[in-house]
Amino acid sequence: MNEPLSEIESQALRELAAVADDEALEAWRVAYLGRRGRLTLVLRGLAGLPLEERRNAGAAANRLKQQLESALAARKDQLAHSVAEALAADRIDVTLPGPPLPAGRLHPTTQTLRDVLDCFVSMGFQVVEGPEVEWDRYNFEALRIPRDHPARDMWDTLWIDYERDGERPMLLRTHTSPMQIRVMEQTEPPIRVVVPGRCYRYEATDPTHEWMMVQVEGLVVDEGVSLGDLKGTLTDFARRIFGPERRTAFRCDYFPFVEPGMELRIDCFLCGGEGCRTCSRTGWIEILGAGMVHPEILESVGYDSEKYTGFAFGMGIERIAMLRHGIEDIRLLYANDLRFLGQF
Ligand code: 2NL
Repeated sequence: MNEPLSEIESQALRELAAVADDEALEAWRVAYLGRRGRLTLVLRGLAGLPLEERRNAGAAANRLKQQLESALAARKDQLAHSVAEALAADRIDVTLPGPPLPAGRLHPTTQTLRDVLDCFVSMGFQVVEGPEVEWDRYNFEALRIPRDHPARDMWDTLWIDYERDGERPMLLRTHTSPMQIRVMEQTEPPIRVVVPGRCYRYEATDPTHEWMMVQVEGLVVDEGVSLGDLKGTLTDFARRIFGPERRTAFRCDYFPFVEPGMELRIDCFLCGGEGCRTCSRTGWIEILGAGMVHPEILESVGYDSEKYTGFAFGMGIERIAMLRHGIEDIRLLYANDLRFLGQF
């Protein structure tokens, strides 16, 4: 007999324990139990032994063969198991919902714009939008602001780089009034419209001025429209946006396109009229400009100003949003800082 069985046994079991994959397992099988394997050679060598010895050694060798075969089967099982476990640990459930995306929100200017429009829509106004690039004629001339009028100083304008007959007739609108002129040109009274949109002015920015702002203008034209209608409509608007307990006051102001012109103020909701920073110690906060549409404008769009009268108003939405939320610098609204925007 060439090799002691005990040596084969201990070596085989030690090596089998170290086997880590199917390939190594097959190599192990060939090395011990294959046709030229170590145990196989022992079994073959038995043939040359005397009978008595052969019976004893044969029984022991066969026991070892069975032991190695079942150890092989067990190890094979174990390996298959650990592969299955590794796969299970690595498994992806493709039906699980993904990680939640952070929800966005509407910009504070948009939120306030929608509230303002909702208010007027509920009173029967239509919402109309118009071009941001306008003609000089609609933005200024039709509104009684001729080229040499000092009122043009109020709108330092961004002109479009386009010349015609030595003039620059196109601009970025400075207010949404031009669209109201277009509406009047195209429709007969009664008219009840609000016109929201971006407007542009060539000016330095500071806490209360931006070079772009969202304006809402409103226009009502019909037979018998009076200053009382203006006051009732805008007082209701102010209370719906700033609270039903608000007191309102109209005061003279000048706009070339209205006569008379006025501003609407609400009592300061921060100090209750005592006087604070927000109301510049006056107890009152200006929220919009308004007036009765100038008869020359009605005539110029082809309306009979003896028959029809109207009122109009305009407001900056950023200013309304700033007052509602206590925002102290208009530039914060368009600085794209999520730490600021995430608060609304
Ligand atoms: C403002 C003040 C105002 C108007 C706008 C208007 C438009 C037409 C005719 C007459 Cl087509 N008036 N708009 C009137 C008074 C004031 O806006 O923008 N304050 C921030």
